[in-house]
Amino acid sequence: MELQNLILEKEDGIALVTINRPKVLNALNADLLKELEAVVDELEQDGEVRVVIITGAGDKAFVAGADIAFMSGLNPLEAKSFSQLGQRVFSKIENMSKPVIAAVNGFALGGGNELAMACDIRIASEKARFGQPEVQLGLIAGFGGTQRLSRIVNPGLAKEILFTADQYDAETAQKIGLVNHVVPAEELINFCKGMARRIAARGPVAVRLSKEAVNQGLDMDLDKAIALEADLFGLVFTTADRKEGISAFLEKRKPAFTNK
Ligand code: DAK
Repeated sequence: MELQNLILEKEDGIALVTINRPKVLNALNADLLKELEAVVDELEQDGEVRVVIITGAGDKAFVAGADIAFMSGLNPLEAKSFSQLGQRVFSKIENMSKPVIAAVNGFALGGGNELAMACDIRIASEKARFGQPEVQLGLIAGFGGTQRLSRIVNPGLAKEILFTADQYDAETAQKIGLVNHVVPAEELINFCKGMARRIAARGPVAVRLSKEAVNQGLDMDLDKAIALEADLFGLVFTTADRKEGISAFLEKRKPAFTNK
């Protein structure tokens, strides 16, 4: 698929996906979401890619939300399928077998914040601004925002963010746990690439199973989640990478993982 709305770059096991509609602050329409779905599917299958970073083109926005002009022309059934498309793509990102880092370089509003929340790790530039402004448009969040926000920050804060449509700066977003780190704008991508490289150097199967344990465990009670961890711990003992990691430690050398 020829990409019109995204830029995909791959280097040393790290894929950088740039949402590329800067004239409308990278707003999400159906074409863009379909491209994003195709790229996510491709990266999932790409054995060379260990970590994915998602960012926005330009210096102003990560993603300023769903494309309001595009949504204004939708009838209720089209709105439902647009919502389902976004939810499907964001769930694919959340469930990818490799870690996904959101490099939030500017506005992350509505669908933009929802996209960032579907990623595993959020890193913000000092210029980033977060919010769920849907109620200002007479809408509710439609790409999983009501659910993911209340799982990431506490439910009271999630409700405040959803009810007020207020915007929050990067420092506040970090304080409430929405982002992990805040870095100067010009350092954002390198910071994310540095983290991606550290993750890419670890045992890929172990990283994958760690993600699975956290994601699946969040929907279980603690006893079941702990049992899941034990199962995955047993599973990781079947891998060549587990042997390699432990041998490398004992032999005082760097491990050479094979993703097997
Ligand atoms: N959609 C379309 N165009 C947008 C946009 C958006 N979300 N955000 C910005 N733009 C466009 C602006 O219209 C403007 O275009 P021109 O006028 O130059 O043609 C250009 O980007 C630059 O924006 P501004 O001139 O407004 O730039 P400022 O710096 O003055 O303001 C801003 C930046 C981010 C504060 C402002 O643009 C803004 O408030 N944007 C809208 C933010 C927003 O409300 N986002 C949430 C969208 S709602 C659902 C599915 C999905 C959703 C809900 C339901 N179902 C189907 C049920 C999700 C909803 C949303 O995400």
